[in-house]
Amino acid sequence: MERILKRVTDATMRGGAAMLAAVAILAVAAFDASAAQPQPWQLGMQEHVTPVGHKIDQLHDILLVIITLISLFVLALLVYVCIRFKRSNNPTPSKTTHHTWLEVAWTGIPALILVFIGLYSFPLLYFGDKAIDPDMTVKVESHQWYWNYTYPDEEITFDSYLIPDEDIKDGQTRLLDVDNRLVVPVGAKVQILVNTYDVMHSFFVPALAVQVYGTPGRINETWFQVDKPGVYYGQCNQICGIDHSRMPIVVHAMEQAEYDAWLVTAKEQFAMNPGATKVASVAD
Ligand SMILES: [Cu+2]
Repeated sequence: MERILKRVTDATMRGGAAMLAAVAILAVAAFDASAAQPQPWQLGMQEHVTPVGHKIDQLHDILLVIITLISLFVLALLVYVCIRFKRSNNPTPSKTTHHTWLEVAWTGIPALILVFIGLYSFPLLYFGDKAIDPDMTVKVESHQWYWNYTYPDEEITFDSYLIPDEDIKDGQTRLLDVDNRLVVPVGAKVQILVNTYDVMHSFFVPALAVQVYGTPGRINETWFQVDKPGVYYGQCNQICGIDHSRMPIVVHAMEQAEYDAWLVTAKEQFAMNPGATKVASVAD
């Protein structure tokens, strides 16, 4: 008996150690998620780095508590009903078909729960909807199958293509890295205007808590204000044709000075319609 007990205790200890190791691996994975791309065995969301993202985290935490309580309550009811009203415990079933107050309660209480959730979710919807007093604007145009980014105030525009597998260098991520990244300064409120050149696409960057459809004939708006320098990966997440999986989004948030330096080279490299500028200067 003692030997069996010891074996069981040993097995439990081993199980516990394995569990701890698993938790440690998951914790490391969660920490790595600040690299802002999906991680193997990742649980939960990527770390958010924008005001909208932080509010989404809060809403998520509230919802997690609510759904856990509801699930436990329903489970408890089911277990109670299964035991209390099984045939041996309840040979003559009640013929009750209506119970006014019970029906008022099971309609009213869930409605109140939804109103409570709405107190958090509706303001969040409006908060993420439009940039109030943005510091800069980027027009995002989706194409089959690449992105075009335009900074109207800086008069630059450029395409952003996936780096093919054969050209991937060390430190780049296959199927996620692009030739030209969308560069923004940390702390700036960036208004994003999304439209499409052809079919529907979707501008989706999880760490920035941004997902907007590019819809033909419409300009959709969103915004973000990145609070941490880094490289944030996203993908088109509206099925848009054969190369849907080959139009990733890379947002590089850098400090203002670094961004200003980038802007200088970008203006040389990506000037909007440079011919027109030259003609204008000749006319002066
Ligand atoms: Cu697409």
